[in-house]
Amino acid sequence: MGDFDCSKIRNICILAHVDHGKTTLADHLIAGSGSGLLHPKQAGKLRFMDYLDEEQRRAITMKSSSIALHYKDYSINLIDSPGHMDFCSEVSTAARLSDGALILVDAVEGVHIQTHAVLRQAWIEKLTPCLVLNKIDRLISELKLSPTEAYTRLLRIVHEVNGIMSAYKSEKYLSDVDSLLAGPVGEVGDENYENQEFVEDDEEDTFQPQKGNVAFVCALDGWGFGVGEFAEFYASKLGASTAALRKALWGPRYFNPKTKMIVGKKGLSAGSKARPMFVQFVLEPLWQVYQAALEPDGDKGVLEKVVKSFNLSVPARELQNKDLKSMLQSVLSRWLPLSDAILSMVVKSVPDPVAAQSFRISRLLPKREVLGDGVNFDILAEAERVRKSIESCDSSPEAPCVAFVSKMFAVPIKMLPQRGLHGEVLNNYADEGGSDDSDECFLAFARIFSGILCVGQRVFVLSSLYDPTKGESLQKHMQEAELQSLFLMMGQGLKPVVSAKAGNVVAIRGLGQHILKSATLSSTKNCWPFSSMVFQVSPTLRVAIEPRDPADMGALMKGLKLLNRADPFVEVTVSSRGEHVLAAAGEVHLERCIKDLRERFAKVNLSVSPPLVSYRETIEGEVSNPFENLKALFGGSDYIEKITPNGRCTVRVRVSKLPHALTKVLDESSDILGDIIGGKSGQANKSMEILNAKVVKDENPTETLKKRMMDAIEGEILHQSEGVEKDRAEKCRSMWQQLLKRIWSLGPKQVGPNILLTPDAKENFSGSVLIQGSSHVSERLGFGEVCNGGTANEGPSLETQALYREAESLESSILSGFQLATAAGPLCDEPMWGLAFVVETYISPLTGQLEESGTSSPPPEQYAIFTGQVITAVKDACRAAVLQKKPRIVEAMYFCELNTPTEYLGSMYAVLSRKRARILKEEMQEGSPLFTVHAYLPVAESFGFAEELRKGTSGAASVLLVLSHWEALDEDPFFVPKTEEEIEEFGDGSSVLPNTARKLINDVRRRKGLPVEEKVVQHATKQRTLARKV
Ligand SMILES: Nc1nc2c(ncn2[C@@H]2O[C@H](COP(=O)(O)OP(=O)(O)OP(=O)(O)O)[C@@H](O)[C@H]2O)c(=O)[nH]1
Ligand SMILES: [Mg+2]
Repeated sequence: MGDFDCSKIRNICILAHVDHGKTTLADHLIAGSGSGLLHPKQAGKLRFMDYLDEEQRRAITMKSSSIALHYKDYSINLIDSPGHMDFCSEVSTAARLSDGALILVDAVEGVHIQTHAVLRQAWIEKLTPCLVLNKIDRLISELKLSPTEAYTRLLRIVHEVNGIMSAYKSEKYLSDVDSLLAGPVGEVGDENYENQEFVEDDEEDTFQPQKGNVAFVCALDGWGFGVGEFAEFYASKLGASTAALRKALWGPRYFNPKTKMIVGKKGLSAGSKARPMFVQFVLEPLWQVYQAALEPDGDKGVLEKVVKSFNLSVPARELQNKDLKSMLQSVLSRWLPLSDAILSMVVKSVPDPVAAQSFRISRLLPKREVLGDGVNFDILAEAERVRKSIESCDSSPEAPCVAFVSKMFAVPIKMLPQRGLHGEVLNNYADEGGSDDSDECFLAFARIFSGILCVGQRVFVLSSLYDPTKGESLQKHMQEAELQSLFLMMGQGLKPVVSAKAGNVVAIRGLGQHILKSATLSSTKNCWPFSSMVFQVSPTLRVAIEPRDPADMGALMKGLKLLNRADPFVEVTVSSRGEHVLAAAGEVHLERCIKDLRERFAKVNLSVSPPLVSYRETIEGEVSNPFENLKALFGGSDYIEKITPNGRCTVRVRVSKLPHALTKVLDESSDILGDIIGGKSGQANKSMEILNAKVVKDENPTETLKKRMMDAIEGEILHQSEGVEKDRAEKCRSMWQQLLKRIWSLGPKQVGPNILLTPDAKENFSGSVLIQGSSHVSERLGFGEVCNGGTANEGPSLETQALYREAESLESSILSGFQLATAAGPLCDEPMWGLAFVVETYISPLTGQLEESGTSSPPPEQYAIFTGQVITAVKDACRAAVLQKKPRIVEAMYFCELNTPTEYLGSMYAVLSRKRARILKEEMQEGSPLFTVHAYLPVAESFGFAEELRKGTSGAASVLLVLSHWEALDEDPFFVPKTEEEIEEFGDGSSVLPNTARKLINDVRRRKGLPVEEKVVQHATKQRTLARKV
């Protein structure tokens, strides 16, 4: 393998929505490469890359896997990825190792939610994408479209995909769900679609058939083409140049048979029946072949004509085949061989590793400028040299070796090749899984970015927190390891090699104990780690796991450790109550994890708890009057007051709800906020927060974030000031300007969606001092700061000065109180969400004996007690303030996309309503019997949802869930009828409908062992005695 010239290597992945045909396409590419791994007859049926039992059983791909193929004199590493949302982390790991992506779209189903997600992933990782429109056969034989209708549909899909790409290019901050709900960019009705002149090729468009990066294929039958293939064929026939034809075979170009000229729409004579050239020269012949072959009265002569004019060598036996479909398949796969169409597109459109790495480098290894004293410039210069060598994909023996491991995967030891290249015996290593009795071996899925990796070589394993300028102090982020074996991956098979050069994708053995999920490998210590991968979702489905038999605890813990290593996405933690908690991306993922744990890693019987769903707590949003809502923060009597037990501190807390959009921005930006504020960020594997070193990235994240926050607020003001006098909106705006300058902290964990504002109190208690705080976060975010008056030197007397000093020292206690309160709200100890707090803390001078004794500050042990009291008072006051302001529970919502045949619509809606889902959109898919329904579904109700749906619709409906957003439940958890009307309606409360909010809260409280107020017997009078007298 090492002898391949870099310019002859291509690394690509196949990305698409679930079931759009990735694995089927991979089959044909494998069969077409002539490696003998797969017979062309089996291609599309075997699903070679789905080698796990569970994958074959469910017929979906669950992990990304790679295969090395040959095409002409090129070496192509192909990575097949899963399309199911639960495994989208595997898409990230595949994209990181590739330079190009084949984006598949089912021509019948069109763009779906995961299509958005994979386009985004390709964009983030700076991959060069190619579009593959799959299942063209379904347009002909299933939807029975005419060639012109099919063309309109294809045009529309290409346009839609280009619209999504251009939104990413212009850096719109839409989540995948938002962009899907926003609909295709510039959507127009189908009927007039083809008449639009704007579909005239736009130079900006990413995907353009005439440029050769779009292919039209049928993966099932193994045929496909780009317009280039047809351009070449027609060039001689029509007497035009291939280049001119290639341009003309897409878009509104027509052929005038009289003048033999290619003309635009305007060049057509009125009333002309001309079809676009793509329809006339590409689709119509294809349709004819299909009709000739499959329709009973079809003209079989057409097939012979095709065989003749294209000089195809189809054995007569196959042409006589009674099975019309396979006869058609043998003609088409010879006429338009799929693997040629795709692989020639890949070779032409996807850059080789040298070209790709030169522009992917800014994503892989963002430039860092280290400012600070005592930095060793030799180290920096060396790190820069390493970066340069990655940028140029230097594969010379002198170049430093750098590779990136995007995931670890487990292979049963018996599956490993027993002998090396020269017949030497392999596998004489002790197992690296941690203990000797394990029969799993861990391999690293890696790409070499510079230099040559050899078996037996020692490398440094750098975690994403490693900083070469920190020298020995960061030893824990760096380890040394020996590469025991290198393999080329052939799907499930592994081919041992002695060495591999930059630009290749390989599996490495020997790193099992050194890498948990991902890492950078380097031959020198002076190398920055690669940037972390972006995962589209986080593991949200959490369950507690314990062994059936307590004696198996040890085996379970070992199993969990192995699982955590083998699955790039699963999270294993121990809760505060000592449970082992497993977090997975969704039900299918969880099911596989449990199965793996039970059968492979732990091999014990397990009991799995119902899902532990997370909630948030907030207050009722006073949307009707945002002005009053804001005003509450500036003063008034609407506050909760608490006094510390020693009587020295009075804490007043005001709370108010933040605009929804602002909460969302804060929630989504916790990583970047962590970087900016310098606090701890939510994720442990962040590479950016390196203290004292200023990390300069391509864009300015602070400015971007600031702008997003301002936009969110402005949007809210505009939205709410409709129909309100202008000066109201103006007042709101100026209030916000002041508030943004007063951000003291965010919570919980310093980066959450709740804001602590510095107090702005005018009044003063006699002799007491207000603890001011500092608008530290505002400053960092660039909102400026307000000067909050004089502090320490204002008071004339020594005592007052001491008091000011004490006030300052208590600031951190207020922050802690705020952090604790926002981490656990009053309803059920779940984090708070979208709230702004103002905490006014007044500290009064010491009185009594201390003063008499002459000291102005309390002794240290008392001081510690005092800070504790302040923390508790602030925390309690914050929680009480929330309780007083109509608290609401906030649920996580899934966006769900359902596809179902019309006859099952009724039962699908029944399931949806039982599960408290909210329908957003329902749409008939034109030309097919399928309905697409979009809805929001509470995460709490999602468990068993797919199963129930499957039962309700006899398996005909399919569903995909994506975590979408947090949503407050309108219902008051403490509702009891109070007003006359309410009492009239609900009576004394016995006929109140079940309170969902209350039920959710009680469930969580019960799980957490918190007291639950509940009547065990609701209506004693209604109880039945089951005993009957006879
Ligand atoms: N009619 C038709 N069916 C196809 C075509 N390509 C794939 N299919 C079918 O679509 C289904 C899904 O194919 P897969 O290749 O497993 O899809 P996938 O994208 O790998 O799915 P995941 O890996 O689970 O995301 C299978 O039943 C295929 O037979 C095609 O060109 N035409
Ligand atoms: Mg697949």
